[in-house]
Order: sequence, then structure tokens, then C-alpha cells
Amino acid sequence: MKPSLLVVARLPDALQHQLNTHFDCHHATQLDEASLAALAPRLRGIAANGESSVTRALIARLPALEIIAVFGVGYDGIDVEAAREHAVHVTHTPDVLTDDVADFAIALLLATARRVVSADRFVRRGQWPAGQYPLSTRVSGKRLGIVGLGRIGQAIAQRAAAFGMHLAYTGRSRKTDVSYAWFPDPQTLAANVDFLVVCAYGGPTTRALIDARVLQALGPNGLLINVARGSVIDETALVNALRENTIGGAGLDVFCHEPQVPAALFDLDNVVLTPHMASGTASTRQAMADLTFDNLDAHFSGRPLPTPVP
Ligand code: 8YV
Repeated sequence: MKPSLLVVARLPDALQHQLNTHFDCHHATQLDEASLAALAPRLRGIAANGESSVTRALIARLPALEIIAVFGVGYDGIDVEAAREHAVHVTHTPDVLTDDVADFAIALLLATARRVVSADRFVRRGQWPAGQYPLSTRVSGKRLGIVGLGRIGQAIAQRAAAFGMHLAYTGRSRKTDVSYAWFPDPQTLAANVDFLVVCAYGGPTTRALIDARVLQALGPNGLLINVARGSVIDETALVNALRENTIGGAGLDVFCHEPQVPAALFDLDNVVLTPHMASGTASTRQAMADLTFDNLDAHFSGRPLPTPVP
């Protein structure tokens, strides 16, 4: 008999198809309370994504649960502690998306500093014949601060180094294997850089880590890029800072209440907004899908999990 899975995210069609072939899949959005209660004793796995929420309460409701497989590297929406207490494995998809997310952070930085998106609007609106487009901000050779020097942060640093940028970072601990300047907190880092890129873990430990004081320290010419989680930034403070030009601009791929984006940002020309797409290339999403499936398949075939969360 195929193991029963609860699917709590909209997954890529090919992955969902593969899951349907190997598992008895049930979509959380299609289940009412009574049907979930009836299914609960036989649900052995959950398929989720980086934005999913799998709470302690849900884990406690599923006595047969053995594994939660996340299609994504971030698993801040999963109550990993509750999973551990119930001996439930949690897997994710690290490494395969690192390059694409780092590429995208640089793309957002260039787009924001060089005002690529509003320049495109300028041309399309037929404004060019009427005058010059305003000058933009140089990126090469500037000071880049990285909040969270993990796999993705280090890949961003490598790319930025090729632009002759001076690198600094803040994170939970000072790394002994890199030569970049280290600052103990985001505020001090922000005060010492031109651009701040956020690629820290989401979750309670980093909630609103980038607050009004950090934005103030970044200053009116500073740019903020976020490819991590919306929750890492105090979104209200960010909207205020952008409106009042306390910071120079922002490139944002993630938001607090996706897919909702604060409407106040829509009218601002100093922001570039993208729909949580940093890992969204066809090849990387396929690699993430393969890894998500491999983890589930390994578990139910009694093989070691390829990528359990640390
Ligand atoms: C999403 C992400 O998972 O990997 C992560 O943590 O945030 C993304 O790659 C992806 O958008 C699928 O939902």
C-alpha cells in the first residue's frame, strides 16, 4: 500500500505528479476538519515548501507522522523542535539552490542601484525623447554587508568580490575561514557599508532583526536587498524608511505576508519588487523537486535521508 502524504503547499506540477505516483496524496487545502481527523491516523508524511507552516498542533494531531519533506532550503515555518519530540524527520533542499539565490541577490542589487526597472518603465512610457534618465548608483568597488554568512551569503560574497566590492558580514558567529570584516550586529554592519544584503535564516531568532535603527544606520544612500525571509525585516519600518528616504532604496524578493506586498511600496521608484523567485530557475526547481522526492523515497525505502535538516 502506498504511504499516505499530506501536501501542505502548492508544489511544482512534475513533483506533484511524481508524488501522486508513489504516494497516496491528500491536499490540506481540500480537507475539512472532519476529513483531516479521519485521515490523521494514516498520514505518514508531509510535503511542504519553504513558505509552509507546519505547527506543533498539526504534528501532534498526526500520530503516524514520520517525515516532513520541505521543497526549499528554509524550514522556519516547520516546528522542528516539535518534530524532534515526536521522532519525525525533517528534510530540506540545501546546496542545489545556492547559486541561483546568490545570482538573484546580485541581480536585485544591480537592478536597485542602477535603477534598471524604472529605466525600463521610462523607455516604455515614451519618456526618453523628452529628457535624460536620472543618474544611478555605482556598484563596483563599493562596501557590501552580508547579514548571515551561510552557504548563500558566501556565494554572494564570491560574486561581489568579482565586482571589486569590499565585504563585511554579521552572523551568529565570527568565521575563522574568511577574511571579510566581521561586525557583531546588523546596526554596526549597516553603519559601515553601502549595501546590506539579507540572507539569514528566518524564524523567531531573526524576527525583525533589521529594524528602524539598522535602516537609520544604513543611511539615505544605503541600499537594502532581501532574499531571505520577509520576517527578518521590520516591514513597517522599511516602508517608512523608503517613503521618507531614510534609506536610498531596496530590492525585495520576500515579504512578511506573501503573496501580499504592502501597497505603499507600489508607488515608490526606489524599490524593486519580485515575487519570491530567487531559486526560481527551471533547472534549480527541478533539482529541488528531485531532492524533495529523494528524501521521501529514501525514508520509505529504509535508506538514509539525503538531506535532513541539521
Ligand atoms: C521556496 C525558499 O522554497 O528555499 C527556500 O527556502 O524560500 C524558496 O526556494 C520556493 O519558492 C518554493 O516555495
